[in-house]
Amino acid sequence: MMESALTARDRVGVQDFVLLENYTSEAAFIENLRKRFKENLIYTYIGSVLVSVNPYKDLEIYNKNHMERYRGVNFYEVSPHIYAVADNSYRSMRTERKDQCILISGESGAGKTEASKKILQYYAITCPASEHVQTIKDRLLQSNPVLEAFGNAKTLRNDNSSRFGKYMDIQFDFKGAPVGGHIINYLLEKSRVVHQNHGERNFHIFYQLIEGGEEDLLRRLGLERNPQQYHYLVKVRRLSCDCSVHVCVCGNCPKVSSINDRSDWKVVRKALTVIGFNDDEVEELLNIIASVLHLGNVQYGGEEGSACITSDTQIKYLARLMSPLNMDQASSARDALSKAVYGRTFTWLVNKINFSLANKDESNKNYSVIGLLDIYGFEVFQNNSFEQFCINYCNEKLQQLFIELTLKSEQEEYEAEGITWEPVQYFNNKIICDLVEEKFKGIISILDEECLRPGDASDLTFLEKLEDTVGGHPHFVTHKLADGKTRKVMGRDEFRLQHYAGDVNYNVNGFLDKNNDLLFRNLKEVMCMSENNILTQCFDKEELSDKKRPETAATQFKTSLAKLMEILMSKEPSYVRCIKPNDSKQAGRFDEVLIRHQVKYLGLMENLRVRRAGFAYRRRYEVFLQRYKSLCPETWPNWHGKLSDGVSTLVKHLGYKPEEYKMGRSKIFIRFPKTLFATEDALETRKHGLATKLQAGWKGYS
Ligand code: AOV
Ligand code: MG
Repeated sequence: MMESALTARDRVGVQDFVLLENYTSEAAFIENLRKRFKENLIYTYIGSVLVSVNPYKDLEIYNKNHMERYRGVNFYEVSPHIYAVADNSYRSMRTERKDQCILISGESGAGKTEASKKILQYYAITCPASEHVQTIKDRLLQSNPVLEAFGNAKTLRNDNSSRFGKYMDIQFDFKGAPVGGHIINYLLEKSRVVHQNHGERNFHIFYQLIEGGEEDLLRRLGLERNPQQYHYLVKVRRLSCDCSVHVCVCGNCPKVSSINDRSDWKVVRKALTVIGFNDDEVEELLNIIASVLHLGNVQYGGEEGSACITSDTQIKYLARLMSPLNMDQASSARDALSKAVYGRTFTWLVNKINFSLANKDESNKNYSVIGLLDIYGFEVFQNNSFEQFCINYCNEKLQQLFIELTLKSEQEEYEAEGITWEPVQYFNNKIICDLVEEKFKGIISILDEECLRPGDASDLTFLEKLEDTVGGHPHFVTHKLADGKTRKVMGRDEFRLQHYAGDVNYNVNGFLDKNNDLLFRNLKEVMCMSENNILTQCFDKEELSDKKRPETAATQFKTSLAKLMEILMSKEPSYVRCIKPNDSKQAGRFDEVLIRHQVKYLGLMENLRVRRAGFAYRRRYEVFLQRYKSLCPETWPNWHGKLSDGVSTLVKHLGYKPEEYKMGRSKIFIRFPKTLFATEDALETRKHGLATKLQAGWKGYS
């Protein structure tokens, strides 16, 4: 018996890193991950944090039977799973009446979006439902394919990469049934609409429509069933110098083996109906998508550098608007319009989904929520621009929250409560967050300043300002060396940030324009006059009379992230830390170097050390006493003395051993989960006993 248990452990490793004998060794940590990965055991805990390694293949662990296995079961009784995290949050929400959030992090392609979908499916299938609730469940589920169609795209890192950040609240009524939802979206990478790097694609919806759209629909939209026809999908674009040498082929990747645009189209089309779009609305929405493609095909020709539109399309009005511009200006005005139209339509879509998910039952506003955060993961490409800067900044913020809530607060709490404690050293990435977001001297402030400065401000003067202001920062690097020499490996138009997850070189070209995100006023006017109902909602006439300069893209993003952090801080968090096993999207390949790097920057070793030395559970004395006082005759029905004495009496009665817990200033700290589970079981038994007694009594009475 002993031997076979040992062999099993040898083969599949331990399901919680806390159980590793050599828990301070990184090699042992990686070895445990590897053993489990080989056996398709992709999930492992560090205490209550779930570590997940992307298997890059479908595993038979997500069916209904599996869901049932995790319902109402304590963490340690079953093998680690994303469902256990989902269920644990759900139960905490119900028993403690506290809002929860599940934070999913990891680099691009690590499996965040898949994890968040699995959690949502778990709730949709296992939570109680009535007819009305079923509609909400369906809508919650169907919001995913729609948002992914419009907000995800193939990148070099991930064939289904989220190009927007998403925070979704699922609202539950007092019976624990999902009754509504709300989504907040963060900064869509709309530059993708007009340009993609080689080997990448535009947003899925364009290809889905062209590949899957019915014949008469395409005819009405004036589209051909061939992505090669559309410059925004497969294009050969002349760069501004306009010589035949500098031609760049963008995107050029309409077909991807892992993606079936035609069948995805069917799913999206159905989902739109479930969400509550009628046929007219769908047509209006697709009209916008088609118009963007047409707009991309508008070409300019003409004499003496002035632009006139040579292609014969329905958007002739553009000729009048754009002819005073030179060729470059006209192209960028066109692209700015495409980006604005697509970006605003996306926001409109999120609002429409929110309307459909809104809890319509007026009498029932008293709900609890579980929030799901699925953002774009940290990413590094050959060429990184403003978008990567924002995405990676967002990841810094999330890592910072993780540190604040786990490593830092945990240690501070022990100190505050007077619990003896061996501090654990960790890298705090706050210094990088500050470098980006600090008032006046952070990178975003400097960028905004250059955007507002009249005169000769340019991407390069922005870089110079950066060098002057943050040049000495330990996480900021440019080609300039302190002794006046130049660093050869870096371009003169780049700056490097040493992020928590690795170094990234950002090319400053386009930073000012992207941050300003301006659209010609007359183009806005045309949009306001559109007959398309969606566009008139997206381009409000009031905006035209608003003299105030809109906030820059980076500042809006910074503000929205600050709000997000507040939302997350107000809830009880659970964490899923996703790891990408290799860079080639291959099943079964465990690239140790890559994985070790992620284990390091995610702070998993520190996490484990804090966890191992610490206590699994802590409860304020009054909460603990209130919940369990019925288990001890001396504390039931009320304890009149000091709270800590009440808790001491209670746990002694329950048979807690001295090494199992410690008494802090305001809280009891319980070292092992099993201790609390036993107490919970006792409570269940008591309740059950009472219920049986009551029932028997009632029967006897009748
Ligand atoms: P991401 O959300 O973390 O990247 P995804 O969740 O989109 O990554 O995962 C990338 C791909 O990995 C998916 O399309 C699946 O093919 C595969 N995958 C991930 N998780 C699983 C799983 N549990 N089982 C099977 N396959 C999986 V990004 O949005 O790019 O940051 O920005
Ligand atoms: Mg994603």
